Amino acid sequence: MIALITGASAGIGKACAYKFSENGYDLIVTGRRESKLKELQSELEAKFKNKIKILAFDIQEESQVKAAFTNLSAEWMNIDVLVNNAGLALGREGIDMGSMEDYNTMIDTNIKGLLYVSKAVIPNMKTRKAGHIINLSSTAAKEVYPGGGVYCATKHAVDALTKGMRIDLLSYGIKVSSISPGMVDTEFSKVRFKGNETLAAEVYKGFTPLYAEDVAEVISYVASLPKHVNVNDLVLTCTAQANSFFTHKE
Ligand code: 8X3
Repeated sequence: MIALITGASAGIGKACAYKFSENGYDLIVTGRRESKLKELQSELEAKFKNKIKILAFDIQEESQVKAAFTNLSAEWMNIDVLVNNAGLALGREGIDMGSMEDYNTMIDTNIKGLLYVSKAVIPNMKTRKAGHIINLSSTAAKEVYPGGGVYCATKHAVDALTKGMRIDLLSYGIKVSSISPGMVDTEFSKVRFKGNETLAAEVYKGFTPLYAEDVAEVISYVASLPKHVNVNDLVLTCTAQANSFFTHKE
């Protein structure tokens, strides 16, 4: 079985790479940082003896995504599970204060990047009348919070795309799920606050957040269900978080 994981060089993507390897999958791992992916490839192949294929591209660039899949052998195109994980948040400014560059990066990665990869993978799934697409959404797809308008908009779009895919791929027996985690302690906040470690650390202070491995465990469970069972959307928070607004901090 083959799983393709986007944004696999860190965080939830990397944890999924470990979990799916442990479950016996061969993997296609994608990301921008080829050296990071090579490290991951060596670690996984040594530990799990599975096959790891690297596709290094900038998911914001449609031509790069297309080229990567054009060069992929027929054997590797038989993807059973696509984990659309690559995504990011940038900034917490009010809607008029944030930079348009940040907004474009979020839209191009979280929405358009997900579409580029999905469009490359779906035709083969349709031919085989099998496959599972798991989109990483967020609690930000369920509520909009101050200073998160564009990030929340991209995750609302991921929810809409998940629903749309499920309808359009229904007659092909392709499963489509979304996983919507709340706060997960990864590089997410460091990226959002552009390397400001103090601001990033503040996000996860005073409570036990989710870790990347927790989310990977849930994704692996969703991927493991029988062919006739599909999780449409699964909202996942740490125990201390109720939703985007309420987190119990000590
Ligand atoms: C990430 C969760 O709380 O930053 O998708 O919106 S949050």
